[in-house]
Amino acid sequence: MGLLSNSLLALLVTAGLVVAGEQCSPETTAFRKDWRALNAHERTEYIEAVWCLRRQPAHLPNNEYPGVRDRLDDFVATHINYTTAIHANALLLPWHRHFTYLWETALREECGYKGYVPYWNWPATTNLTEDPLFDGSPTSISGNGAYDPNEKPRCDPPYGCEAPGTGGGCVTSGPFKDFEVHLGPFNNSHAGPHATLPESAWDYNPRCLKRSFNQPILDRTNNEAAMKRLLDAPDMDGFLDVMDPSDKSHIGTHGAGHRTIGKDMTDVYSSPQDPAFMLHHAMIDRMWTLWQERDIDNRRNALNGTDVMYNPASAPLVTLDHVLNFGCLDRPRTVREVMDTRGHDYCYSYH
Ligand SMILES: [Cu+2]
Repeated sequence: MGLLSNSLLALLVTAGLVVAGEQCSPETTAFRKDWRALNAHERTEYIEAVWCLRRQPAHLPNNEYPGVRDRLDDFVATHINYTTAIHANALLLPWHRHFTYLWETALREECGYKGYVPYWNWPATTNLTEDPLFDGSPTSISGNGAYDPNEKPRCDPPYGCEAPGTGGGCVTSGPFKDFEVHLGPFNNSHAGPHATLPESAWDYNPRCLKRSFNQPILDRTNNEAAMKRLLDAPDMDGFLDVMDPSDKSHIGTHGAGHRTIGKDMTDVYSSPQDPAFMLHHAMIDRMWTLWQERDIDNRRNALNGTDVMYNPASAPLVTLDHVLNFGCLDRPRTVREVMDTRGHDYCYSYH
């Protein structure tokens, strides 16, 4: 009987009738890679796959979402829609894990991409303008924005002010030099527990992609010591305090990565418009995955917080049964379904 069911299983696997997650093994696990570990050909394949998504038609209806012009914008709009439910709370990690996976799946299934989402290794990035990911070469995801002497210091209460970055204008080099962003900009200060989207949320507003690199923020917040604090965090409360604190006491590694790239990447609603977004979130997912794998029994299903921005006391705590929504990108998923990168639909990990 055992033999029979094993051969039956093998038959079903061969026929593609068993989903990947159900037989995820060390041999079948895909490992997402550091951008610097990709060769020039692999980097180019990723860049071309992103441009390919840009050329695919949107699934969201144009009459309701005039600013959504293509398949890439479907991802941006979905993020905009759920912004206040998925940041500075328990859902930052689970929701963005699946969002990044859906992006990777779209690149593979809709654009023939053979690889996986690469990640941006924060502490290894000691000089953004010379980094293989951001140096503006044809095998980077483009470089800094043009210098804008009028860029103002960034002041977000209660964090205080940050000196402006070294760019501020349009990205002028690399494969995404002529890449347009279509949605936003949004006003971050409106994002909060009870925020509703402005009426202009889906307007078509084509403009250049802007960045303003800010190496000091990265050096200060996303350094090796911070990676150690993440991996050594005793529980999810401690992990999120380094990654994305909901009490606004300091900037976490999540927010600091967004600010390091600057401009479009700092828009809490529409930041997925910058091609750096998914690589940043793959790194966030990597740190969470490595943290989970260090103590699976205690960390696999660890959650802390609510589904409302900044975890107001009135909001209930998120459980494994909580339902995550992805609009036109996917069916709803429970938090339980996304906790194991080698379970359910997933079969990937990181080194
Ligand atoms: Cu986000």
